[in-house]
Amino acid sequence: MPADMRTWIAQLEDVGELVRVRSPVDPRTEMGALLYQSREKALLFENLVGYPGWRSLGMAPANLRHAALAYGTTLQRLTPTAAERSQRRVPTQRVASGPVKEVVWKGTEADVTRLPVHVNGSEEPPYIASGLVVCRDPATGKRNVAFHRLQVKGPRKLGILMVPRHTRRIYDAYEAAGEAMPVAIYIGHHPLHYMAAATSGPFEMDELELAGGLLGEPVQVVRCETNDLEVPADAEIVLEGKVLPHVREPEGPFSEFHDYYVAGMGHNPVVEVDCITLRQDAIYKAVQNGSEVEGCVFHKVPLAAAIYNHIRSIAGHVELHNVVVLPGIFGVVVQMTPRFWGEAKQVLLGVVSSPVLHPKVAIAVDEDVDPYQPWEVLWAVNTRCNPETDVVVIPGVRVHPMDPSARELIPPGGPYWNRVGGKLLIDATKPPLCAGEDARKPFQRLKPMGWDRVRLEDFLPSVGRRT
Ligand SMILES: Cc1cc2nc3c(=O)[nH]c(=O)nc-3n(C[C@H](O)[C@H](O)[C@H](O)COP(=O)(O)O)c2cc1C
Ligand SMILES: [Mn+2]
Repeated sequence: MPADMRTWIAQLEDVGELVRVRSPVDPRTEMGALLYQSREKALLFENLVGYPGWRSLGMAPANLRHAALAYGTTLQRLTPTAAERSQRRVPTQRVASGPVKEVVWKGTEADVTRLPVHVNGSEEPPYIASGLVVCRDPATGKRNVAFHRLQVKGPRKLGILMVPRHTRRIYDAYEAAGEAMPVAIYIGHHPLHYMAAATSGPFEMDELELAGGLLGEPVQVVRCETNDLEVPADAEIVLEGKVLPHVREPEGPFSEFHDYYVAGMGHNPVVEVDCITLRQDAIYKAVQNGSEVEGCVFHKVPLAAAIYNHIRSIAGHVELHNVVVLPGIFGVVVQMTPRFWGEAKQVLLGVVSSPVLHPKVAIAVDEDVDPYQPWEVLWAVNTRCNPETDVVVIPGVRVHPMDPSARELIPPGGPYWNRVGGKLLIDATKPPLCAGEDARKPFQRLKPMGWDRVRLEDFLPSVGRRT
């Protein structure tokens, strides 16, 4: 059976990571808070107030542990695995039909307010936060898939935020020709589709072929009803429509990945919806946004994978073990074994100048520091970093346009939304291999007597924790 949202729900349930919520939950006033709090378990809502018969899945993945499950690996191997798989491509397979065509709503039936769209945060209108936008470059015919927040503005009208990347570039080309950009937006699929859509690669990269590469099987696609685009046959819901040229309307605010609203609000383009296709018993995919919730998981894995691939061959080879993205996602920890003086700084420069725009704070730690534990990273910063020599601030660099701490030189809405600020490198590694054992010895971590054989859980099962 091809991987889809149903196989993912079954996989989560099998390992006790999914909770079915049977009591009534209002997607507009209650679901956001429940999703935001559920950092350990995925939630399948089975009783949605105002939307009889509908179900909705959220916080799936709730964390990096769930993401590792989706990739079929462990937390420790997640970044290297995602980095390796992100190099693979599998061509899509066209099929005549599929579950997403079971129901077709056209004309006035094509009404997005019929979907149980949840409200993420207290200050905002309903947003479809789980829509993967498919479009095609008119010049090259190349397909693109990316996440874009979609504000529900009316039965057939959505606001869309396009940060200047591939979707925006394609839209600019259509708009310059005075034409609307056809789009197909799919909602609800296996999480590796979401990981593929959130991957920033070269313009030529077809994210549906990447999704196939991540999954290890071709994505089966069907043609849309009202345009020539193709969408995954096993999606839960597809919205077909177009982004209108030369139309800008107020859009936002929306809960963003760093727990702020300061993000892209202003005059943004508009999607007109022409048709909705869906499964008979479609499950709506809710993606809660904010810091350290589902939206962040979809950011963190592709970000870490892209940085891992970018820095592993700096100066030929780096003894690279892991890359982990910190809360707020502007910070990145690199776990490595430096061989040369200055090598960690050289690698950190690569972290803040890579295919992804987010990294602002880059920290290097050694192999004996667990990059998944922020207190371990802070321990290394506190004890292995001499700020006189090991901290560098690079001023005047282009940073992520949603970074509220940086200067906004050009506002959102047009093609050049731009913020500029500093980048911070922190080398929290001990002296490198070339410095010799005498230089490294003072930084050797102590181990308590009996550490390798005496376990707390054997003495006090209720207190001990298996590590
Ligand atoms: C949860 C989530 C929400 C996102 N929302 C938006 C958005 O509203 N607008 C946007 O331009 N990018 C958004 N992104 C980022 C893009 O999807 C991502 O950078 C992608 O790689 C862009 O693809 P492209 O370069 O092919 O256009 C979001 C990413 C995630 C994980
Ligand atoms: Mn792309």
